[in-house]
Amino acid sequence: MPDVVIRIGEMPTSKTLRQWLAATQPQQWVIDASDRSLDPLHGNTIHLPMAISALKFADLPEPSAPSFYTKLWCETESTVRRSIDQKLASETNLFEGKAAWLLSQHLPHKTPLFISSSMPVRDVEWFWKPSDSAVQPFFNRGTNGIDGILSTALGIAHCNHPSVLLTGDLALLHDTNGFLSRDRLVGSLTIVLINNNGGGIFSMLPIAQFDPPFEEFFATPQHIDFAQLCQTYAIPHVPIHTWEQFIHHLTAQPTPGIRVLEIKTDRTFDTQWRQNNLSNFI
Ligand SMILES: Cc1ncc(C[n+]2csc(CCOP(=O)(O)OP(=O)(O)O)c2C)c(N)n1
Repeated sequence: MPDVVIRIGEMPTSKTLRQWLAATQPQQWVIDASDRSLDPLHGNTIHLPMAISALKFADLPEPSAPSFYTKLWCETESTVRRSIDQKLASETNLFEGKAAWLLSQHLPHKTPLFISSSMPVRDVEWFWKPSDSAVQPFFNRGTNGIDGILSTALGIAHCNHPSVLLTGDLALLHDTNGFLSRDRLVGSLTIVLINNNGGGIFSMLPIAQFDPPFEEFFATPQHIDFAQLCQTYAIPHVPIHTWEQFIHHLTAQPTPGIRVLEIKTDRTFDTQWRQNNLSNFI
């Protein structure tokens, strides 16, 4: 448990972090040049209204060795990383989180990657393997709309390195009009479509036990044939059946334009996977 938390700028959106801060109630120092109130939790917070660059650290004593806490943090990080890697390496099923894990290891250097809201951004937070790939991530946290995802990704890809969008099926459907810009795109966009036929995120909520009405009004499956949808816009569509095939398509140099790599997944299996494994990695 922390005695003091030093935060630079706004509160991150992580619910887990907020719950932890609310439960532990540490003294918080918030360093931010603005005069806004940056403690939405109304905790024990002292605001230092200055830029981080204006802080002078010269007088701080040099730490002689990593503290117990730092060591524990680093060891825990390594343990969790190892467990995640082992578990995902041996996962042959099309578990959604493995797509995020593989993207982190197989995207070409400096690939711009737009990550959609809902489970894609969470899977990237949980499973992305740190490396020197210099992948440029873009995503929205705090304003978590699933609207405009395709158009935003096209904007990122335009006149840029070959780019990638990681998205769920509902988010992609929300913005199919974005496909109308296909002929204006200068560059290439690979859409990694995680198709679990609905909003997988809602299976994580307690309401998921109550079906009906869960499927119809929360998961909202749309039963769309994405191969046909892509055909409408003359966009190449590749159904992905194995992880080897996925890696092959990620590493091959894409032709200009848009292409869709569709991974069909199972919402129920994926929710159970996360529930069974996420708290056991430590
Ligand atoms: C514009 C907008 N409408 C509705 C929502 C509520 N919402 C959040 S996540 C989600 C489901 C997204 O489904 P999908 O893109 O398939 O991703 P998955 O949950 O399966 O990962 C919805 C409808 C939203 N965030 N933004």
